[in-house]
Amino acid sequence: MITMDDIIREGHPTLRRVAAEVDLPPTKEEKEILQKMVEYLIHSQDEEMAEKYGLRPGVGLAGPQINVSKRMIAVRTHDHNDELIELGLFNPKIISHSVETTYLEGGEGCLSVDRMVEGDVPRYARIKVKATTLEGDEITLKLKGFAAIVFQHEIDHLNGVMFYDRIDKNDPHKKTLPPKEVIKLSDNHGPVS
Ligand code: LHY
Ligand code: NI
Repeated sequence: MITMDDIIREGHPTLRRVAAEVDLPPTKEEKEILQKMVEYLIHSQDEEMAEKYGLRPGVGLAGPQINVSKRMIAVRTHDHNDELIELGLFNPKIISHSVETTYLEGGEGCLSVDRMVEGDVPRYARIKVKATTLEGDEITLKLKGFAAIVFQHEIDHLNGVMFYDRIDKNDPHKKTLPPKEVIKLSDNHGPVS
């Protein structure tokens, strides 16, 4: 099983690389890794397991965080209808987003960052994500609220972007995204298709 010992921390170069697209169908090994990432989230959200193995509770995990530079993310959280979203996804891609932005009250954290970082992280309020599931289905998700923030945080990891990159240095509580041209690089949704 994946534990905190497997999770690399800020300063590790893999967190700054653009992860590679996964060739579909994924290999057995890629599927096993992604399944284990989902399991990490399940375990970490189980108080007993978390305590026993020293797991920091998480709702999302990206491949690069376990030093696998491939476009894979795991998410386990509830959507705006309180439905459980528990997914392992290959090649997730934001195919559209709202103009409206949002941010998580109190800021974001990261399993790869062992410190508090003060500031608001502007995110799109609503996104549509296309991806391939662990089961091999191509799906499109319409997300808003907390779930939308989590997906954007995880997809950022695939592009070598850390949440604090999006905090305005001169105005940490600025709640809007910079103009499109300025964020073009870090906001890329993966290789152009
Ligand atoms: N996991 C964070 C976690 O605590 C994800 C997250 C995202 C938290 C947004 C809060 C806001 O589950 C990760 O750092 N995954 O990359
Ligand atoms: Ni993170």
